[in-house]
Amino acid sequence: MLTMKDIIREGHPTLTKKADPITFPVDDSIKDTLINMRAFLINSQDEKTREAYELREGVGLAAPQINQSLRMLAIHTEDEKFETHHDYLMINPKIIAHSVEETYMPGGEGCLSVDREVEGLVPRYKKVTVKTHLLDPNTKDVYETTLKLRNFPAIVFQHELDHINGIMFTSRVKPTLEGIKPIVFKPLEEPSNDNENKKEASS
Ligand code: K3U
Ligand code: NI
Repeated sequence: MLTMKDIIREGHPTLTKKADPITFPVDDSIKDTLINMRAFLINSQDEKTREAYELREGVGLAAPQINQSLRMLAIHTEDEKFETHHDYLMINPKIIAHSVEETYMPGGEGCLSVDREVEGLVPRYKKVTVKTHLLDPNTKDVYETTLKLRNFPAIVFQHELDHINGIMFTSRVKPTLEGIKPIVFKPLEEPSNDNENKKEASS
């Protein structure tokens, strides 16, 4: 199981090196590493497992962050409206088209390889078209596909793609961004408390 001990931190040379393409047919050990990266994200998003293993919550992870200088990454997240699940194990991904329009995370970005709050905003394309091989974690099949990502999943993808190109988000940070609209997250619904509502109605 991957834990925070496996994640290298800023200052490590692997994080600023352009990673190597994965050769085909994809080795079983490479497939297992990608599947373990996905498991890390799933574990980090489960409150009990996160606390038990002292993980930081993450929605994306790139192989260089576990000191493997290879062009592969995992994404496991909902979109900003909590409507669509995005669960990808990408091998040799490439942006083949992107919007002119940009967007950004309103509170700035974070990174599992950066143990500090970084002030500032990172401009990202609002929409990207990605050509990639995907690994199916259940069958271990690898197939080529083209994905269209927008808003939050597109930002996560661009942050992870930067990792495999040896670019840290800290080098992209701007103090302010003019003329660009941030991602709007749908507020999480408060858990309804029917008993309380009943009490209020009867008093
Ligand atoms: O942004 C994060 C998040 C966690 C839970 C829910 C919603 C958001 C955590 S930071 C994160 O997941 C990084 C992971 C990294 F560093 F390993 F690449 C990816 C990322 C997500 C979104 C914006 C910027 C970076
Ligand atoms: Ni990161």
